Amino acid sequence: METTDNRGLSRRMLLGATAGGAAVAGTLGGRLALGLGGAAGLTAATSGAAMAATGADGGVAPGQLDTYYGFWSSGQTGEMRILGVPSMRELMRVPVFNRCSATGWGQTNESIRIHQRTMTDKTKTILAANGKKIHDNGDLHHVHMSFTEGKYDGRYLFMNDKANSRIARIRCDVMKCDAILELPNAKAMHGMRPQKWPRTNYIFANGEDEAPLINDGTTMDDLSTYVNIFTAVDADKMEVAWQVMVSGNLDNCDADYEGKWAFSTSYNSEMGMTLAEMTESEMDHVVVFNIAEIEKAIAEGRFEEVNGAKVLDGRKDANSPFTRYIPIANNPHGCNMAPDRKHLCVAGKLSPTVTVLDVTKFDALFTENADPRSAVVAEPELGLGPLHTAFDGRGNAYTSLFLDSQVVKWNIEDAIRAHNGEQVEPIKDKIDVHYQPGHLKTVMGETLDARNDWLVCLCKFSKDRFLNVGPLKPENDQLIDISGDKMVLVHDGPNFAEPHDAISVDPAIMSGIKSVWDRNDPLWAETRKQAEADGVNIDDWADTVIRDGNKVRVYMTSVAPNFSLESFTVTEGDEVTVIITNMDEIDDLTHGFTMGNHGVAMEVAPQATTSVTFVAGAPGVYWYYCQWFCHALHMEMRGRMFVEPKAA
Ligand code: K7E
Ligand code: CUA
Ligand code: CA
Repeated sequence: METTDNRGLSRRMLLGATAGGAAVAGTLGGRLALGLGGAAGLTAATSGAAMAATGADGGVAPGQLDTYYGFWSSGQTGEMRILGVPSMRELMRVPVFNRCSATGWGQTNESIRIHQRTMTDKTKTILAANGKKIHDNGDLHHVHMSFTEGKYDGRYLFMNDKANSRIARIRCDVMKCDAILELPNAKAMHGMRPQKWPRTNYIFANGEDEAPLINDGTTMDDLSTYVNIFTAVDADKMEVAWQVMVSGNLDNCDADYEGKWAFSTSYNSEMGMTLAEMTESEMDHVVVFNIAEIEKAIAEGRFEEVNGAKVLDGRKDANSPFTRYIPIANNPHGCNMAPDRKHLCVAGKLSPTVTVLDVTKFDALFTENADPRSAVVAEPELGLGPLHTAFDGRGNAYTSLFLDSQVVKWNIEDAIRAHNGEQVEPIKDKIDVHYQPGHLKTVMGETLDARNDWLVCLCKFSKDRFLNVGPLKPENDQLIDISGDKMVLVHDGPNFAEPHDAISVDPAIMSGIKSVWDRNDPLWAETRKQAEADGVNIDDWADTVIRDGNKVRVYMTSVAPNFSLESFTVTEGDEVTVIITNMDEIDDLTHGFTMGNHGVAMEVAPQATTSVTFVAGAPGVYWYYCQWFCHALHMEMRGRMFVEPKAA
């Protein structure tokens, strides 16, 4: 293919010429700024983590690549973000539950099909009243990667939407969402984790809000009909595998390294509807789910089918073989399995403790007259408001203290020894963070590959840390060097609403990531079928307009800096579908399509096919243009839509 792009070439040359020099300058600059001696500077420059202590950029100079990928949630923004660690530079945003103006996500036919594939009839009714086709908001709390044998495998990222009770999946090869599943029965998907062993067959998802199981308006305030639901999603098919009814609500969950258990925290064992009721009891609980018993019951048909899902009864008074309830001090939150394969850490939130459970003792919980607290092996008092725990590969845990605005580093084995009466202090270090931290994550710390270099701490408040931008402030993602005995804060990262959680991943795991689409990608298979039916070859130069009643399909090709059609003609009120294939094969050569005054815009990346449907407006001339900067003649990459008046 002929290269018409000159921007890519010059940028590559620029990068090649400056990368080496910038790296040297960055290291020197960092060393000078801190006034370090020559010897100290040299040591710092040779060690990745230690080097960061010499600069707020995590030691990554312009033109250098980061050591790790960071995958960030974005809370109520609804997208996933990719950051570089340790630079904390934002590299990309991947729209999922949101509507994205830049990419057309939530507007292109390809993305609407993904949104609508699993929408329940009930949701469609709600949407019809709004006149909308999709939910275009979401509350994305947790991002996790698929596992094979306890380690990230680079296939998929999974995420939850608390707002609309959904789970979504992103393909790691192209970093686009390829499935969204709205869960029946369950309400407000909050905690979400992939199965770690033997591989991610299931995504475990917690319903946070209680509601009547048959939620059709026949019962409203009769709390005896309320249940909460734990869901296992088939991660390959993105369909509900099974659901378990539980007592109390569900907050956060995780899974073990043997494939035997999943577990969830509950802050509302009281089944209270008001704050006073939800904090009434002294103890709430962790629910332990017995995967083998659940699978057996499903295989034997011992389930009730509700709204298309196979539902089991795992409520407390059902004394079921599927669940056990471990009492935990009131209103626990975080639920984190340590990479030692053995210890589950449950953060106390209202209690200053983290409860350490030995998952190898869970079998005993299912025997008769078992002490429900028999798996508790430690309960260190760490500080006020413990929310989540992260792990390094050396047996240490790092817990965020929301109320104290601190991170506390402690040692799991020492906490167990102290619990057994030995005179040993489990707490190793504390560091102030700014302010009110929620999740915190080490690199690959939720896998058997936990690293010992960086800790990312996501603070909910930034208060005085940045220039005042008005009453709405950014959050603050902080980077902490954990390579030494003492934690060292090296970076403040303002961030927009509201990254709850993040994971960091070694680029070696991400080797399947592409720069250019495959022409035959399944994402536009439906669009391709339509083109075939229309007799248009979208793999070749396409400049065809098909009229089908009041439906018009406009096939175009883009090659910088041209659309294959400089104009096309439709009639007022026509339903127009524009289908564009980007024939450019060059890395980074994305085009776009914006139709003026029609609320229409989309991305068309190299070798991709994207389509969008809209209703042609009032008669007149409308310009369309390419809205992703692609060429020196990018501004000239445009054309006209002639909208003719309807015949009288
Ligand atoms: Cu603690 Cu939704 Cu993970 Cu936020 S949850 S912090
Ligand atoms: Cu094509 Cu800008
Ligand atoms: Ca409670």
